[in-house]
Amino acid sequence: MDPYRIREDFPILKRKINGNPLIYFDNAATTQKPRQVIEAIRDFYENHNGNVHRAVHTLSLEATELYEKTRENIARFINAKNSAEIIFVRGTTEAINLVAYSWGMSNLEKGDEVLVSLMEHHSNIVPWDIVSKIKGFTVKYAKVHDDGTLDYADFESKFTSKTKIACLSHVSNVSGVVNDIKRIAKVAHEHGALMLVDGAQSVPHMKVDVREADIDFLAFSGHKMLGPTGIGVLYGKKDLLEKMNPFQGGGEMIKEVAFSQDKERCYISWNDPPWKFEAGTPNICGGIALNEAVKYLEQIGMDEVLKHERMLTEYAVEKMQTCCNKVAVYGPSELTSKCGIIPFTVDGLSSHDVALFCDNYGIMIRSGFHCAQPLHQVFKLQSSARASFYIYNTREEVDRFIEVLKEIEQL
Ligand code: C6P
Repeated sequence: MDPYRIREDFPILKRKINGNPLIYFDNAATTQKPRQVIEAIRDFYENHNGNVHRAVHTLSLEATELYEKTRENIARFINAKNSAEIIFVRGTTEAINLVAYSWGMSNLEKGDEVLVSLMEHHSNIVPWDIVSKIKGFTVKYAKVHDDGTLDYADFESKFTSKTKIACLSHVSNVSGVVNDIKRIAKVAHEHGALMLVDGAQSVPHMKVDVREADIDFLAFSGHKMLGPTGIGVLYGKKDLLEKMNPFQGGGEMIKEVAFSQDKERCYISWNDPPWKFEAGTPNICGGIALNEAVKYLEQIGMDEVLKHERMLTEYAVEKMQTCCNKVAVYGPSELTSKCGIIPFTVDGLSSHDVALFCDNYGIMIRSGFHCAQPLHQVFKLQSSARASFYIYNTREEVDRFIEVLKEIEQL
């Protein structure tokens, strides 16, 4: 893949920030959008805007066809068996909340256990904590080694006959560590538990095959994979989705709402998945534009995406460690088990100072605790700076970043 060719498709990369060419290294937060995605949004509102599944007129039918085609393509993208297993949500956060409420409220009781890891984004901790306070089950936390890798022995030893679901991020948004979800899914199933994977940082960067890994739920966000904000996906195995109650009530998620003769009772039957979980008018345009994002990634090939990011990560980490004196890089030294995410600190400076200084030079990085405080506790840090790469980043940009880091060290 040629990042220089790819850059031509991203209008925003022509911008200058503070007089410098934009270097966008905050891709784990959200990615930039190619012309094809921007064009799909314009085309939808200029030519096809109508509500989905609700009318027989041409615009509604066109919108429905485009929207449902996205569902089919996404099913193929993650190798789901059936497009009914693809539920459109706002993003990873809503997808996990959907499972915690919809599945958790009717399947978890006092005495049951939910297993999560300490490297999770808050989105995969907080919903389970909230629902546990309502239902009385226990949430157990699996340990992470000092270098940010998962303690598999601890995770696996925490499964008991009471474990009902294991929840794990495929890739950490802080360290970029890639977890072996297939291995954990196997152990979960041996204990009769389900496996939920937070794919927010993996689906945009590598091939994720839900059937090969045999996972029960997968959550991911469109905006982290070239798509618009406000659209994401929950994948769930069909037999599970069929048994689950809806998450929200409203239009589209019902088959029938009927009153008894005396108008005293209301009878409601649910629609089939996926629509059972899509109450109200969805983000139609977002879904359709996400289809373009998926097509764009598929054209490059997910293996190429990962290879490019790993190349940049190895190049950047090596330079940060050899050319800088006050920079500390966190995460495992074994870079082949990582995605394109580099957490670091500069001795004597807060992460926000580092990020602001980079911004002066047109370099966008993230600072703070990245909604993953437990992992920062493992690293014994209040916060960290984070550079994260994607398909349009180049070695020259990394070189410029290193020059700026060296200037920061002089502060
Ligand atoms: N991480 C980051 O800068 P939403 O906001 O719903 O699209 O995604 C939430 C989420 C869940 N899991 C993981 C592993 C994530 O990385 C994120 C989002 C961003 O790291 C914003 S905090």
